[in-house]
Amino acid sequence: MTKPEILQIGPYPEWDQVPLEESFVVHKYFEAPDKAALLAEVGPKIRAVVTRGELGASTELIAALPNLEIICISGVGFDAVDLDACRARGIRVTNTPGVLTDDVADLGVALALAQARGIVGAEAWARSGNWAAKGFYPLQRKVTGKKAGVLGLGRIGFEVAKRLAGFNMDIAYSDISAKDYAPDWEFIADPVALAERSEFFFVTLAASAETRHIVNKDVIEAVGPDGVLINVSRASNVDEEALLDALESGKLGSAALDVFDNEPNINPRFLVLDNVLLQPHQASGTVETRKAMGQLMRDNLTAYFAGQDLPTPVI
Ligand code: 8YV
Repeated sequence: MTKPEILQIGPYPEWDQVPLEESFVVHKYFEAPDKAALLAEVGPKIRAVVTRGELGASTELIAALPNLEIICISGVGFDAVDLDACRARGIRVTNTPGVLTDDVADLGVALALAQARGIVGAEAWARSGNWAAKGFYPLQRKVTGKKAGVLGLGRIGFEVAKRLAGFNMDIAYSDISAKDYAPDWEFIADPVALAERSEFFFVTLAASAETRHIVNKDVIEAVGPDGVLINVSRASNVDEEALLDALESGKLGSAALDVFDNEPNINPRFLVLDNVLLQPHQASGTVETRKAMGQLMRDNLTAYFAGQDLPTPVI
């Protein structure tokens, strides 16, 4: 049987690359020096695209693949895939929900703890000799028992809130509607009202055109000069210019961010701020989880070409 031809948008670890190449003819878009030339040459042969959450597949790319049948994402987010273009052509899309939830929630909580307790700065204090020369590190802020707001109580937000409950936090959340699986936590529909009562404000909602900049200047300033804003979702959910302004002016106490506009090229304004903790989009970045994500992505791809039901379809 001839192997189907597929287009790979970004690099994968060996544990995905090897099995992909066993079953498919893989064209590596990310390695092509001239992407237009690659598309002109192989575009009509491509039946599937494999990609990652943050890379997705653009409208232009989808248009350049006239025989595309399926896009399989290694990642839960599908905001970087033009779903309307896919729907219009009957192209299936799959993602990898569930398998990364714990890791993303773990990192979100770790970032909150790190910011509140000044873990990064304190480490530098100990390592640099400041402890011996100047004494104890400046006192930081308590976590246990504080008020937390979770914007988006989907799979990841729910796991964040469960972890925060272990810190006896007073938890509220915002979502499209109140969730019957969260009877112990207060539902506050308005993100500004949620932010006003939050000392720790977690952004965990799936991104879409509708949620763009849902965390706007008003929400950011409502978190306030003593508050911490943590984003482990997508940069587009937060107005990054407003966030930078608030961090610079002190209208927001601090932030911890795993995602950025124009990532991996972080706005240089972040780099000189000492009230923001920067992470290189690594919330799902453990060996265990990346293996599970890769497996689920390949399970979807394999199921499609075997004519079976897709394990985790988006559309
Ligand atoms: C990336 C993500 O997919 O799940 C998502 O939507 O953004 C991440 O998990 C991951 O970094 C692999 O590229």
